[in-house]
Amino acid sequence: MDARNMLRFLVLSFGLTLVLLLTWFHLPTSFLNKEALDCNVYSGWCTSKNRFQSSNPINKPTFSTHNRKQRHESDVPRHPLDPLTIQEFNEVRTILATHPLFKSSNSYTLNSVVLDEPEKELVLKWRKGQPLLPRKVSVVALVKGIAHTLIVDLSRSQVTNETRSPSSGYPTMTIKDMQSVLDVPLKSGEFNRTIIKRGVNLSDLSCLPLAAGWYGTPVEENRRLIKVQCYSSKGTVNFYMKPIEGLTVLVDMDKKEVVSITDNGVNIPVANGIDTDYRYSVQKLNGEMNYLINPISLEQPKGPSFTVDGHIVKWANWEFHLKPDPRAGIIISQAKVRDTDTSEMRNVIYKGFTSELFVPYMDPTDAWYFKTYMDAGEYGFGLQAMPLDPLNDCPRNAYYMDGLFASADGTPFVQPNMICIFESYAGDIAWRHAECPITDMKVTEVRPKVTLVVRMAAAVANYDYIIDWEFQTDGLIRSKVGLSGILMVKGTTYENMNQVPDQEYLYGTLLSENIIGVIHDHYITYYLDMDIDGSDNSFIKVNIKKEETSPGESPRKSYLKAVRKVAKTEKDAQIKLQLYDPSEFHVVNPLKKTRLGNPVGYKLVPGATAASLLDHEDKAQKRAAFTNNQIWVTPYNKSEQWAGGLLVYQSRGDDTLQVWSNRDRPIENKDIVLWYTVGFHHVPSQEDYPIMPTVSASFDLKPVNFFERNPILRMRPNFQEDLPVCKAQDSA
Ligand SMILES: *[C@@H]1O[C@H](CO)[C@@H](O)[C@H](O)[C@H]1NC(C)=O
Ligand SMILES: *[C@@H]1O[C@H](CO)[C@@H](O)[C@H](O)[C@H]1NC(C)=O
Ligand SMILES: *[C@@H]1O[C@H](CO)[C@@H](O)[C@H](O)[C@H]1NC(C)=O
Ligand SMILES: *[C@@H]1O[C@H](CO)[C@@H](O)[C@H](O)[C@H]1NC(C)=O
Ligand SMILES: [Cu+2]
Repeated sequence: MDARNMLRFLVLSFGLTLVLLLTWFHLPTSFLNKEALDCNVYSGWCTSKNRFQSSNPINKPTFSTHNRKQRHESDVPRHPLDPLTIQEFNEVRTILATHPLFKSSNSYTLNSVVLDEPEKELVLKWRKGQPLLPRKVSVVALVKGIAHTLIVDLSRSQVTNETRSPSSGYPTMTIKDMQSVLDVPLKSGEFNRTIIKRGVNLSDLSCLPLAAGWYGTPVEENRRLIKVQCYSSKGTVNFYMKPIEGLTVLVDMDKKEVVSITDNGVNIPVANGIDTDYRYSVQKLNGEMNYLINPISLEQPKGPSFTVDGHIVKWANWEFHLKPDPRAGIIISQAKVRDTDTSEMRNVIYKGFTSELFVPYMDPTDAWYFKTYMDAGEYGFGLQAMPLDPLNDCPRNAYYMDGLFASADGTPFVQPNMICIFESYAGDIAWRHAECPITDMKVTEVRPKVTLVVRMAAAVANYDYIIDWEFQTDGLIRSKVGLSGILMVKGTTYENMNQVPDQEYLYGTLLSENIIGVIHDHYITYYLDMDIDGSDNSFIKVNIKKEETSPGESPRKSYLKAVRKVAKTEKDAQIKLQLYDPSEFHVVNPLKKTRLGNPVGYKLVPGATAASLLDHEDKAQKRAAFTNNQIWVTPYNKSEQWAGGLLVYQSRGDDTLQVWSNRDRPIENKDIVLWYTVGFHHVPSQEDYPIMPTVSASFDLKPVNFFERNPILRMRPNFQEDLPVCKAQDSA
């Protein structure tokens, strides 16, 4: 989170890499002999012929920016949606320096500096080789406590628009905001004495900047507030498991002053933190666990099948624009799939990204009630995306993309290896059929399923979110969220459940002596500007209904039928998922039909998910009203992209998806945006301690009458000569 922590993460992952390398070189020879592969590990392509050594000129990939050490100074934008370059960030700084708003004030921060994407119609018309569209920059600045949004036109070297924000709330915190508040409590003698009284050395203190939400109290008026809570890092890097419970310091983020200190945990001991360190280097290994799984990796003897040209990714029948974003993390634009019948590239998504998160904790007491985080708008989902570990976060055949973001004064910095792209083969089957002996036809046809994954992992303080966009050759896109990292836990006097009088008022699960994992939810809301074969689309609810037969009509009493209903206005598309009143959710192009007359479309297929059960009048839920439904559809509007509003920090819920959708605008045969929220209820269990095994949930965007038939019918299977079969020998 802060620079020190970030450094720690870097050192950690580097350390881990070293440890793994050393482990490899010190493998006992008996290990290699005993379980050697049929293919010699040291010769032949089984040893990983990676993409850069590909000898096949046809498949030679063209990674124009594959050099990881590239400093990005010479980057130039080549596509209208390409993110800002170092040179452009510097131009923005120069232009803003002479603007009256900043000239007259030395107390301002630039909380967001990103490309102001050109109008959609212009981007859609643009073709490679044409001159780039005028580059504009969208800036959100905080000047003397007031949020301003500006458009900087780089081609004219001037600020063209400047508005004081009309809605409540403040912009995303800068990394500097988060860092600088951590030292504020130390200005207070009372704080220092409290820490020492709790038996914690000031040198062992680790604190977190916790977004304070908004609860409508006078103290919250006209200032940016943040709550700082602290932990002891004595004896473990996993300081999260040693909370100094009940101690909350309310800090004025701009004045860097302590507003108040509350301590409701004087009798709660700091947990001992024994065996909470999750680093491989400190594990007491018993040998057994160590080699349960042999090293594994995917081999691509002819190199990968995808190319990355600037920000355009091409793979199999897919093509899309990919860029890192400080707030959203990953933005996928202009995703198109090739129709195998016509060879035409067909539009599927104009723009897709994680628009907002909502993570409310379910404990109404003083030190916990406010924990209702909106990680994209408050912390910056992309800003928190740490460099991926090349051996373990992504497979060896991955390509990495850096993020380039602006710091609080506008100077650009590199977020290295923020996104990885790789082909994935999980051993799954794309389609198959085998004839059984009764037909006497000897037919077995199987196609392996290979996909392309775009991945990011954001570590928002304790929690880690793994965001995957997975593209399949059959046209399906799977969006997956993985949760890992460390729970936010609560200190307690209890050491065993036999001391707990009423489990309900634990607000969670006893995970270890003096540690409770507090119940909480996670919601991740996706913005999906679907453009199925063109911008104007309709949303259709295909309701699966029980129909009863009339007496004597059939031996069957009931069956199911599909009832299609086109959503006319936004309220028709405010949808709560229901197991006993199920529907399919189609986005179709009503003017484009298949040969057989079905409208071409894609359907949203929800996976396991959860709905927010908080009261709609709960301040937290009002701010996060975008989770009131799982599905929404809005007409495209360039200024409605952030589900919780543009200014989310201390927002009051006056600029949310709920507010926009309640305008009930027409959405039939219009350029529409689909919104979907993936949710989790998380009742922690002991397995989540001291670090959580990944839990995931996903949804699919799946072609529905988009293709004339199975688009991967003609796909080639693997043949013997393509791949030697590597298998483990019988153990000696
Ligand atoms: C900027 O100002 C121009 C001219 O006044 C206006 O047409 C345009 O819509 C404004 N853009 C934004 C993003 O406010
Ligand atoms: C609190 O402790 C810190 C760390 O030892 C020290 O730097 C700071 O000056 C102390 N604050 C006060 C008010 O004594
Ligand atoms: C605090 O730190 C000092 C010096 O590093 C050490 O001697 C002392 O034992 C520590 N106390 C606690 C409670 O950790
Ligand atoms: C576009 O969105 C903004 C912000 O919600 C709103 O003020 C404006 O009225 C919207 N325009 C239309 C045409 O709905
Ligand atoms: Cu959780």
